Amino acid sequence: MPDHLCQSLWINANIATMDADGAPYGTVADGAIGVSEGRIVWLGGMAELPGDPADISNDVIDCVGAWITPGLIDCHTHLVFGGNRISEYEKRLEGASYEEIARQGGGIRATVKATRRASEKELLNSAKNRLGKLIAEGVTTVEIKSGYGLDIETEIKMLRVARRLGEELPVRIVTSFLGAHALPAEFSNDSTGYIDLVCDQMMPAVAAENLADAVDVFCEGIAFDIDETRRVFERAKELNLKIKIHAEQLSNLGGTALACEYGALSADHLEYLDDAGVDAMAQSGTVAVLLPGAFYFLRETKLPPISGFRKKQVPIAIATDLNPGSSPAPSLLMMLNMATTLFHLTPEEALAGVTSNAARALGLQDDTGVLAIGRTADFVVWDIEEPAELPYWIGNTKPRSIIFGGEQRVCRS
Ligand code: DI6
Ligand code: FE
Repeated sequence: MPDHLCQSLWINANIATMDADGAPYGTVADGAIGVSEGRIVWLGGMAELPGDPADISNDVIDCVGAWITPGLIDCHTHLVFGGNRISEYEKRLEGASYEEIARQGGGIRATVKATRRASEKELLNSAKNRLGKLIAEGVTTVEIKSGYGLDIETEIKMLRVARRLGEELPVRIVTSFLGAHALPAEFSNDSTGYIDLVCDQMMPAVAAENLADAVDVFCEGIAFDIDETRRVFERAKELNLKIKIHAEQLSNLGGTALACEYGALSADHLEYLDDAGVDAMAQSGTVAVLLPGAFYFLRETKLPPISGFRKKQVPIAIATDLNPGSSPAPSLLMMLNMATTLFHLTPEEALAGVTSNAARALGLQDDTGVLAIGRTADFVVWDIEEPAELPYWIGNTKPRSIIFGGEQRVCRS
C-alpha cells in the first residue's frame, strides 16, 4: 500500500465519469477520486481504495453521496463583445427577421461598431461578468471567438482579452479567430478584398502572437460563400491552425462538407444539414455542435438532423453560442434542458454534449471532458439525486463545489 496515494481525495461520491465504455454516464457508484499535481491519479469504487482515506491522503473531502461530473465545457461562445442588441431584439419581436436586420446593416455590424469603440479594459470587464456566470455553474473550459472586430486591430484586441480571461479567472480558455464572421461596412462591395485582408494580414498576425487555437468561418448567405470559406481554410492549414465552421444555420450551402475535407474539429449550428453532410462528418470524425439557445431565440423551427447523427455515430456537443444577437444566454445548464426539450436529446446525450464531446470539439479530449486517471482534475460536485437532474432543471442548479486543476472552490455548504 502506498504511503501517500494522492494529495487530495474526494470520497463517498457517485461519479459520472462520462467515459463512453461503461455504465450509463460512465457511472462509478460510491466511488472516490484522488488528485495530485492537478491531475487525477486514482479513480474507482470506495471498496477498492488501497487503505483508509486518512492514511493515503493529506486532504480528504467527504462528498456524502453527492454526484461528481467532469467540469462542464462550453465549446462555442462569442462572449467578448461591446454593447448589446436589445433594440434589435425588440425589432424582431415586432416581426423583423434576423436576416433582414443583418442586411440593413444591423446585427453583427452593430456589435462590430460597439466592439471597435470599446477599450481593452472595458471589453475585459464586461466579458468577465458573463464568464463569471458560466464559471459559477460549473464550467471549467470555454471557447471564445473573435469576429466583432473585422479589422486587424480589433480582432487582435478581442483575442488578447480572451487570453487574459484565462489568465485572470479559474477557467481554461480556448480561442478561435472568426475574422470571416461578416463583411465589415468598409468592404461592402468587396468581399474578395476583405477575404484577402483576412488571409494575408489578419491570420498571419494572429498566428504570430499565438492568439488563436483555431480558425472559424460563418459560411452562410448573409456571410461568406463556399469559395471564400475555402480560401480561409487553405490559409489556416498553412498556418497550422485547427478548423471550425458555422454552417447550415439558415440555409444549406455545403459548408460542413467543405470543413470536413479540411478535417474540421467541429461544424456548428447545422439545422439545414443534409444526409451527405452527415456522412461527411462521420467520415472525418467532426463533432456536431448544436446551439439550442440560438435556435430558441431566433424562433427557428427546422431541427438539426439528430437521428442522422445518431445513426452515423457523429458525436454531438451542446454549447451556449453566447453572443448579443442570436443567443444572449450565459447558462450552459439551461442549454442542457433546451437540448432535451427542443432537440430531443436524451439527458445522457445532453451531458456528453457539454463534457466528453465538447472536449473533442476543441481537440482537448486527452486532457478534459471525461474523468479518468491522467486527465486534468476539472470536476464539479453536485447535490443532485441522479445525473438526469442537471438537464431536468431549467438552469440555475448551483454546484456544491468546483475543482479546477485540482484546486477546490466551495460554492455553498
Ligand atoms: N452565428 C451565430 O449564432 C452568431 N454568429 C454566427 O455566425 C451570431 C452573431 C450575432 O448575431 O452577433
Ligand atoms: Fe456562433
